[in-house]
Parts: sequence; structure tokens; C-alpha cells
Amino acid sequence: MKGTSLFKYCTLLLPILALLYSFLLNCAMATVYTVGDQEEWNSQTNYASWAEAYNFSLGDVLVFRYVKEQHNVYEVTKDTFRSCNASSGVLIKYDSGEDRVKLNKVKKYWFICDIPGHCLGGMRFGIEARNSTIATNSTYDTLIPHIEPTTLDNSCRNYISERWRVIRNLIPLGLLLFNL
Ligand SMILES: *[C@@H]1O[C@H](CO)[C@@H](O)[C@H](O)[C@H]1NC(C)=O
Ligand SMILES: *[C@@H]1O[C@H](CO)[C@@H](O)[C@H](O)[C@H]1NC(C)=O
Ligand SMILES: *[C@@H]1O[C@H](CO)[C@@H](O)[C@H](O)[C@H]1NC(C)=O
Ligand SMILES: *[C@@H]1O[C@H](CO)[C@@H](O)[C@H](O)[C@H]1NC(C)=O
Ligand SMILES: [Cu+2]
Repeated sequence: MKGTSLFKYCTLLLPILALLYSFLLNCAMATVYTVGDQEEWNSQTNYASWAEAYNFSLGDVLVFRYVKEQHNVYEVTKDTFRSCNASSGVLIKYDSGEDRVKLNKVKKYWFICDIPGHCLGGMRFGIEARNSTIATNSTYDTLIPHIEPTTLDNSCRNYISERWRVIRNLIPLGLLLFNL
């Protein structure tokens, strides 16, 4: 019958749409932060309080905007962040005037400006990039037991594979319901 076959296609299509939707929600939503917001990267802003106003997640991006040669951006160790002495402990140097730093590790990041006096003057901050951890206790998980948490670096891929397993398990259930 035409009616039932339409339902059948819907039960196949809906999980795919649901997967796409959850992809958009959870993966395309890496946040891009302009350091200092409207103030951008300069010597008049308190970056400690800027950094405290946000929660940073794996995959988020920091954008440093400033006049090239008036400032720069060094990712440094905690000790160098504290001392403002960049003769050691420099991890990465940026100086393009519009530097995009992707937070691709779960760790603490420390940034300073290495123009003399700027770091001590307040052009420095530390942030922690966290795992935006997946809630493993969804309502479906009780239906499908023994979902083992996959250990992937990429929390997004992890999320998708987990959602997909749930959806894949619901397809036969959907077909069953509409065919009977
Ligand atoms: C950051 O996370 C903490 C704890 O999870 C929460 O209390 C706080 O409201 C969050 N802040 C922002 C700006 O989202
Ligand atoms: C920075 O550290 C180096 C080596 O630790 C030292 O020689 C130098 O004097 C320090 N600079 C300042 C401005 O303290
Ligand atoms: C997850 O489920 C277990 C067992 O049902 C429960 O004990 C636990 O509190 C739940 N955790 C969360 C974060 O909801
Ligand atoms: C981050 O997530 C991965 C995969 O979900 C997990 O293996 C790891 O332990 C998590 N790290 C932290 C610090 O929570
Ligand atoms: Cu500077």
C-alpha cells in the first residue's frame, strides 16, 4: 500500500535528518572568540577578566586582532606567563595581526604579548580548553544497553558515532512498527 511505504521511507529518512541535525548542533558549533571582544588585543584591556567570562571547549578558536608590529602573540608555558620573560618557555609565536589559534588540545593555554612592557602591563591570560563531554545517559541508552564509550580525540566524531549507533538501532524498530 502507498500509505505504508511512505511511512517506511519516513522512518528511514528521519534518523538521517536527526543525525544531520545533531551534527549541526554539536559539531558546527565550535565557537570563535575574538580575544578582548571589541577591545581586541591591545595594552588597555584586562585579559584575565576577559578570559574568565567564557568557557572554552576543544575545537574553539581564538582570534587575536591587533596592529601588526605594535603587538604579537606568544603561546607560552605557565612559568613564562608568570614571569613575562620570553627568553624561554615559548611554545608558538604569532605576529600576523590576525592570528587564529585553534584550541585542539584539552589543556591550559597561556598567551602573552612579547612587546616590552606589554605582558607585565596586562597583555596576558590563561585559559583552559575543556572537553565538552557527551552526556552518555540519554533516554535511548536504556533501550540499547552496552554502549561503550569510544575513546577518540575528536569529541565531535565521538558524539556522532554514538548518536549513529542509537539511530541505527532504532531503524529496525521503526520498520517493524510501520510494517505491522
Ligand atoms: C562555565 O561553566 C561553569 C561550570 O560548568 C558554569 O557555572 C558557568 O555558568 C559557565 N559560564 C559561562 C559563561 O558559560
Ligand atoms: C629573562 O631570563 C633570562 C634567562 O633566564 C635572563 O638572562 C634575563 O636576564 C631575564 N630577563 C629579564 C628582563 O628578567
Ligand atoms: C546515569 O545512569 C546511571 C544509572 O541509571 C545513574 O546512576 C547515573 O546517575 C546517571 N548519570 C547521569 C549523569 O545522569
Ligand atoms: C576527553 O574526551 C575523550 C573522549 O571522549 C576522553 O577519552 C578523555 O578522557 C576526555 N578528557 C578529559 C580531560 O575529560
Ligand atoms: Cu602588546
